[in-house]
Amino acid sequence: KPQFSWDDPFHFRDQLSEDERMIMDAARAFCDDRLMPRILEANRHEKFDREIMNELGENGFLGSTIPEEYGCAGVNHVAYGLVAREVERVDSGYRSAMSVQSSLVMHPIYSYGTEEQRKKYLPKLATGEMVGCFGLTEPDHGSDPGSMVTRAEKVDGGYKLNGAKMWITNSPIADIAIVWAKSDAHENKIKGFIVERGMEGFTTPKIEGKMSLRASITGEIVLDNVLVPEENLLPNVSGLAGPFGCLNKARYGIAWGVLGAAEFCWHAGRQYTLDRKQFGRPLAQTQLMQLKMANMQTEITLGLQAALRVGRMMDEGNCPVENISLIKRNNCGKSLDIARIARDMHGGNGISDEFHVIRHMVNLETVNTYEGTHDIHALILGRAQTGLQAFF
Ligand code: TGC
Ligand code: FAD
Repeated sequence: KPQFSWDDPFHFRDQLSEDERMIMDAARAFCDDRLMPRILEANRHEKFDREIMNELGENGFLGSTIPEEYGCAGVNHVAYGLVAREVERVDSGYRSAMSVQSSLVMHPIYSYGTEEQRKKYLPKLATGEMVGCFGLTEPDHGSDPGSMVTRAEKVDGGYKLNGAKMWITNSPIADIAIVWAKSDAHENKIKGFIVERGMEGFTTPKIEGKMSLRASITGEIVLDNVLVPEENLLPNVSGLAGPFGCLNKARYGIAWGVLGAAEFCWHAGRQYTLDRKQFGRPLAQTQLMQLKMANMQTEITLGLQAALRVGRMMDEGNCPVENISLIKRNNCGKSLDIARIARDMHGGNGISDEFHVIRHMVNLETVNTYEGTHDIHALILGRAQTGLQAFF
C-alpha cells in the first residue's frame, strides 16, 4: 500500500534532480548552522550582520543563475528557488538580502550591462565582497513606479542624478546602487544607472523602527546632483521593462521563499499542539487544530508544486510573466495566513520571539507588500484575462 508522507505528500524531493537535491540539502545545512543561531538577536536589535553576505557568497548563493565565468554558480532557476526556500525558512530578511543582490543587482548588470561592467562588478558581488541595492520605489511612487520623478540629466561625460528612493533593502550598507531614473537624453525613458558609494551627493540614510523584516537593513537613497559617468549607464534596456525584468526574477524567488517560512510555521504549530495538553488531551487531538493543519499542509504542498512548475518553465525559457504574478501573490498570501494561524495555535507563547512564529508572521506582511502588493498582482492577472486595465 502506498505510504502517505505527512510532510511531503507529493514526494516533492523525488521530482528534483540529484544536483538540485544536493544544493537544497547544502543550503538547509548552512541555514541551520549559520543563520538560525543569529536570528533571534538580529531581529530583537534590528541588526544585519554584514558578514552574512560573504557567507552566502562562499556557498555560491549570490547570483547563482549567472554563468560561472563571472564567478557565479551557474545553476538553474529551480535550484535558486530551493535555496530561497531554505534561507526564508530562517527569516524573510535574510532571503531579502540574497534576492536583492542576486535578482535586482547582479541580474541587471549581467542582462543589461556592458562586458566591462560585468567583469568589474559581478565577481565581487558573487563573493559578497561588494553589496548592492536596487532603487525603484520613491516616497510618492510605489505601486506605480512609471510615475517616478527621479531624473538623469545629460552632462559632459555622464549624467547628473537628482531624486529620492524609499524603502530600499540594503541601501545603508551598499557599495553600489542600481538606480532607475527618467533620462532626458533618452526621450525621458527610464534608464538604469550604477551609482557607487563615494560619489558626491549620494547618501543612504537608514530607516529605523521597522516592526517587520527587522533582521534586514532598509534605507533611503538620496541623490543630490550625483555625477554618474557614462560608463555607469546600463545601456541595453529602456523603460519599465528594465526594472520589471529584474522583478520577475526576484518575485519568482519570493514565491519559493515564503513557502519555507510557511513550512517552519506549520511544523512548529503541529509540534506545539502535539506537546501541549489542555482539557486533558493534546491540543492536536482537537478537530479545530487538525483542520488548521490540514489546510496548511494542503496549501504548502500545492504551492510547492506551482513554484516547481514555474521554475521548470523558466529553465525552459518559456514562462509568461503572469505566471510569476500568480505564484508570488498566492504563495505570499497563503504563507501569511499560515503564519497568522500558527501564531494563534501557540496561544500566549505565540507572541514570544523564542517561538519564532510571530517573527515570520510580521515578516510576511512585508513580503506580501513588496515586489508588487497582493492586490497589484491581482490587477496584473485581472488585466491578463480580461484585456481591461484596472490600475487607473
Ligand atoms: P505596463 O503598461 O504594464 O508596462 C510598462 C512596460 O513594462 C513592461 N512590463 C514588463 N516587462 C517585463 N516584465 C514584466 N513583469 C513586465 N510588466 C510590464 C511592459 O511590457 C511595458 O513595456 P513597453 O516596452 O511596452 O513600455 O506598466 P504600468 O505602469 O501600467 O504598470 C503597472 C504595474 C502595476 C503592473 C506595475 O507598475 C507594477 O508591477 N507595480 C508594482 C511595483 C513593484 O513591484 N515594485 C517593486 C519595487 S522593488 C522591491 O520591492 C524590492 S523588495 C526586495 C527585497 O527586499 O527582497
Ligand atoms: P502604495 O503603492 O501606496 O499602496 C498602498 C495600498 O494601495 C496597497 O494596499 C496597494 O495594494 C493599494 N493600491 C495601489 N494601487 C492600487 C490600485 N490601482 N488599485 C487598488 N489598490 C491599489 N522598493 C525598491 O525599489 N527596492 C527595494 O529594495 C525595496 N525594499 C523594500 C523593503 C521593505 C521592508 C519594504 C516595506 C518595501 C520595500 N520596497 C522596495 C518598496 C515596495 O516595493 C513598495 O512598498 C511596494 O511596491 C508598495 O508601494 P507603496 O509602499 O508605495 O504602497
